[in-house]
Amino acid sequence: KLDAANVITYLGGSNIPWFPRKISDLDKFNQTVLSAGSELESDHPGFNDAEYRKRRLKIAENALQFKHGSAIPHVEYTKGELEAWKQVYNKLTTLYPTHACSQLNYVLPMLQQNCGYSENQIPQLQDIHNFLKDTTGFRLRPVAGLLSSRDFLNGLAFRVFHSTQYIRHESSPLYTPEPDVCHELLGHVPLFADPDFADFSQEIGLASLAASDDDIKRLGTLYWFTVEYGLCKQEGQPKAYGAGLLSSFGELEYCLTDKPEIRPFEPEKVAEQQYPITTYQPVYFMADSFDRAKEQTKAWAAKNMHRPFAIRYNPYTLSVEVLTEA
Ligand code: HBI
Ligand code: FE
Repeated sequence: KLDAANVITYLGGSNIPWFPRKISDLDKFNQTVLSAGSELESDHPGFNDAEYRKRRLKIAENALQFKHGSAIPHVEYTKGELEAWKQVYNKLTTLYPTHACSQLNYVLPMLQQNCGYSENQIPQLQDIHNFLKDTTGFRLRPVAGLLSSRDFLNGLAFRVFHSTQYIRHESSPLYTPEPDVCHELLGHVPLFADPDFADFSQEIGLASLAASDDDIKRLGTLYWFTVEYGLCKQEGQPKAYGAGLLSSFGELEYCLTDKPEIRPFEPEKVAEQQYPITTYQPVYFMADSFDRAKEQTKAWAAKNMHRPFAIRYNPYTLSVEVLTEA
């Protein structure tokens, strides 16, 4: 198995990790995916369901074959899958008006009109891809399962979001141990339609290119406390914008109670914060706005990321230019 993260290239005389230079380089991640849905853990709700495993493998094929520029295959979801979606969709959308940030509430009706968001169908990745491309230039790529932090963050540098296309097991619609379409399409997608959030996400991505393993860990932590579990101040009050919150009925409710601690978003502190992955978060960080979070992150990355050259994204060619020092 090719592990892109371990392929060393020599640039400017120093050893630096391989990184994608043009958007089609992301095709290489098809081979580096950490799990493609065939190897479920024994505590996964679908572990003993042979049909479910078969289904997962079939949907994973779409991602394994995908090349930049090709159409994302349409998935005909089954009755059971649609039933799971409906339960999640209906539960979460009751909480959004009071608990989610204004950006989500602004975008959701557009997703309903343009991308087939409704309790009765699971939206298709291609329709969402078209919509995001027109709003912020974000793109979707289907992915078979978890990517390494490095590969996943590197995708964001190109405004590419790797999205799974399968759904959680129907036996426990309000629980999933891994990302699925409920998490991606309800949690992540609405925010990628916001221009400031899109810029912020790409900034994390750009910082991850050619980063050391230690720096990837810090960026992964920053990603965790923002894109996954971030709160944002709106009219003086905390609201949820992180996808892990927006896709979990229980934690979305919990995060705005007085149980967790809410601290101001400061990248230098956030990047070092420890966190649990199997329980609700004891600590959240609240950003003033996505625009300010982007500026803070940019400044923090400029000071703390150790890369022997500067990088500039060229939006005309969808590629990264390496600026060598004079
Ligand atoms: N892989 N497919 C996929 N989806 C994610 O949301 C994801 C990932 N790999 C790592 C990751 N998220 C983050 O937790 C950070 O490590 C970047
Ligand atoms: Fe996520």
